[in-house]
Amino acid sequence: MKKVITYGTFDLFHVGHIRLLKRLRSLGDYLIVVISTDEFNALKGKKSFFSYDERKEIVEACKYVDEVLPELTWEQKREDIINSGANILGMGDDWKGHFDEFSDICDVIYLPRTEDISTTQIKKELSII
Ligand code: C2G
Repeated sequence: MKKVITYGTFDLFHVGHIRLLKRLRSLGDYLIVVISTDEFNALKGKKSFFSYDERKEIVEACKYVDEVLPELTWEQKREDIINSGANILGMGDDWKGHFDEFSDICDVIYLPRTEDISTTQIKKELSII
């Protein structure tokens, strides 16, 4: 079984997220999504609209996702990859190069982001209504 792992906040779940998860799932047989907790989001300087529990429930409902885990720290990726047996770590290419350090234990890939959509943009556009 080829396992893929990815990380993110996935707030206001949108087609950019779905298209990434769809592509990642197509690279293997099992997709693990590690979602930033509210506390870790604060460390990332992000405040999500939906709580971790809500974002977890939404992402778990996505047919491309097989398992959801919490992301609590920047440092947990190596342990996650080893413990899960992930063969591929995949991210959108805004992260290009940031996780190459894990190429000794898995394939590290960066996929093109979906243009013209982001959680930040959605929030901005809604704030003017
Ligand atoms: N993404 C995408 N296209 C978009 C928006 C996002 O492909 N239009 C991808 C991002 O590149 C990322 C994933 O969707 O791989 C999740 O994006 P965010 O929820 O913004 O996650 P981020 O804040 O980048 O957190 O330790 C890693 C961090 O937790 C990643």
